[in-house]
Amino acid sequence: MPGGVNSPVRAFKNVDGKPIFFKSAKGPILIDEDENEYIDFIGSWGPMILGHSNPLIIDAIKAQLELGTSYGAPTKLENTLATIIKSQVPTMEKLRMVNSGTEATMSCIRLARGFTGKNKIIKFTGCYHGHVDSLLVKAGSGVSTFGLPDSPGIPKELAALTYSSPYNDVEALLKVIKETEDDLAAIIVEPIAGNMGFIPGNPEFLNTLRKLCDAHGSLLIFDEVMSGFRVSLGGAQSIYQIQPDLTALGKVIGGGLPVGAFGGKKSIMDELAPIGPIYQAGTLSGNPLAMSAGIALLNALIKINPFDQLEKASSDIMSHIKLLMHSKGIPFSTSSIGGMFGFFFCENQPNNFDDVVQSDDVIFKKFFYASLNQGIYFAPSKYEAGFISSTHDQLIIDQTKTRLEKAIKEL
Ligand code: HOZ
Repeated sequence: MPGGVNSPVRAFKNVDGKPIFFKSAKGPILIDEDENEYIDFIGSWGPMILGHSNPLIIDAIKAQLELGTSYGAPTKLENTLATIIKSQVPTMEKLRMVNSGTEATMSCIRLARGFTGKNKIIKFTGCYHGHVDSLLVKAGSGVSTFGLPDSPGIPKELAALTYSSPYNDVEALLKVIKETEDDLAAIIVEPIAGNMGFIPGNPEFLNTLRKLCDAHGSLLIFDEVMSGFRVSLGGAQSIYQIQPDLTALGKVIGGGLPVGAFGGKKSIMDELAPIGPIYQAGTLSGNPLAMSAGIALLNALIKINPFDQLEKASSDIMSHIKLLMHSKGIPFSTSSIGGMFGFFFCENQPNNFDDVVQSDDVIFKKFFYASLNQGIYFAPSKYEAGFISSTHDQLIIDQTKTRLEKAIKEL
């Protein structure tokens, strides 16, 4: 496998290391092939909100397993999961299941182009929307982690249709939108960015996107692959009270199995085949195992609504770390919303990608390894967010603080 991995960030290349190979996980703990244990702050990049191997999810998968793994045909399960999602994210009046966040954003772009009859897309520098051709322009996550230019293999004619503008910057956007000359199909944004580290969108900026899309006859796409059911039950759109035309969801709604979904206004979604002419399909879409896991996770989340508790837990850890860093004169900023959080080695909380680039790489790398040596598993890149689960209880929080105190002493 190239780099020994099936997805670049986990290769640890950016932190000059080698990937860790894991064999099991339970609650907040990951166990590697050498029996080392780590307190996990990645949570499979989102889905493990109730911790690893949650019995509700495992039992749901087991029960479905006995009934078959894939039918390539409709099931009641798909309708159940769709109804649960719609109950919490009402802007998804109709939705379609896919197998990953990449598929979800890719399908949103095609649908936006087909629906509006326009071609151009605006995205924001440092936002990452999966490895979709049209969206791998000035992208975050692994593309930034490895300092890659926009990926080879994407025809320049296609890339030319994607415009990039700085995140949280209304003035810059107003200039960029003029360049799209009334051919703007959509603006796509992570309303809470998790692929250039963790940066919440500024409310004025996000509200402006809504207004500009309305004014230009373009669609507003919220990429909530990370924030959906992760920052709150209704995602970032419920926190900001902004209604996108289309929403992309990903791994989180599959409880750890491969899933994505996209959806939005009925009038737009009904342009999809078989009702409309815009084509999108997939044999494993709505896969019964993934649907069962997703239903178990979302039902449990709706019942316990853990998001305030999760925010308290990560803030508790991070504010403690901030004090320790400051006492050593190390610039440090941090923020948390629901089950997502982030930290940067710079004094002021970054507002956009350029701010993140300026944050200290050398100290990030040192802190990453000092933490890893203490059994704390953070994302191996400053361009990724952190995730916490309901199984990170007070004992785990206290252990994390103690271990990180030791890690910080080594800096
Ligand atoms: N690009 C993913 C997070 N933003 C990481 C994927 C992975 O390595 O699993």
